[in-house]
Amino acid sequence: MWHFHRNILLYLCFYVLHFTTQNEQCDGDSCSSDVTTDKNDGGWYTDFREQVAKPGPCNVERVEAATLTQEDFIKKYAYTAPVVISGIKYNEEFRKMCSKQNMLREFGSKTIRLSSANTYSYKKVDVTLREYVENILKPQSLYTLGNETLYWFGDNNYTEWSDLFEQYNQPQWKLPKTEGVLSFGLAGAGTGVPFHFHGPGFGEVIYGRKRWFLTPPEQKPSFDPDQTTLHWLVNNYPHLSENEKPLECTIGPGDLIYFPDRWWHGTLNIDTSVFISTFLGPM
Ligand SMILES: *[C@@H]1O[C@H](CO)[C@@H](O)[C@H](O)[C@H]1NC(C)=O
Ligand SMILES: *[C@@H]1O[C@H](CO)[C@@H](O)[C@H](O)[C@H]1NC(C)=O
Ligand SMILES: O=C(O)CCC(=O)C(=O)O
Repeated sequence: MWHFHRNILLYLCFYVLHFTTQNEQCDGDSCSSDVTTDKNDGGWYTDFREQVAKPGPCNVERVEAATLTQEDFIKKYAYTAPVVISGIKYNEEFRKMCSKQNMLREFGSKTIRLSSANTYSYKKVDVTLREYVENILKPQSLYTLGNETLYWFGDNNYTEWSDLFEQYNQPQWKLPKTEGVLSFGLAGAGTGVPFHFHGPGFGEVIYGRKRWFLTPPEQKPSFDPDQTTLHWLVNNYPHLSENEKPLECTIGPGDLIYFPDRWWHGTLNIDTSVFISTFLGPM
């Protein structure tokens, strides 16, 4: 009898914890707790106890894909401000290919190149996708250094993975005189890439949720390049003054974020996430 009650009690505790976790850090209409992936995680399940970081508010401008014209994209965002474009509907086939079952079946024995998750990622390690998924892809621990965390993002072999890359439809909004180069990734809850900058580009979430932090080129955020984004979130973020705070948004499947040239950005995966960036470089 006690066991029965204890289990019910435990279940309730976890339910309440889950519920509050999901709803924290939402202020007003910029709440992002509605971005959940519980039902459509492609098999990349994340237990809520493994969600070491929470989603945050969204103060990046948000627009519906169907209402954003190319002209408005150029006028309002391309050279001046990040934007989150929601309701991307043309990558459903790609999403299916990125399910855990399909990825392991089609690509499990292929080699992927992992990078250390620090700002100037220099350490590279080659493993099979299966080895990565089964032994390395784990929730981030707060005390592991960024330079000692392995992250799969980019360094993709487009020849070996052509079936996958050919299926991805790049964002329909274009920046004149640039073309997109793809970087595909898969990473555990709480992992991310600390602040860095480069040319303009887009990041799309396929599965999971990803929290993005951004600051303009002239506002270099204060961070330790060897620490993880999670470490920064816990230790630095709470002490930032209003004008030091970065813009941020937690995005989920079907959301696409655009970052202009040289904007600082750092990322944090809330769940096990599959994602792809389109880097815009000179043609
Ligand atoms: C990671 O960086 C720390 C200093 O921030 C250093 O002590 C440590 O040796 C580095 N680890 C690796 C694997 O480079
Ligand atoms: C990509 O994979 C192919 C086929 O396995 C291989 O021949 C080629 O060297 C790889 N390219 C790179 C850049 O690693
Ligand atoms: O998606 C990520 O975690 C990293 C993305 C990123 O840093 C980029 O697209 O430049």
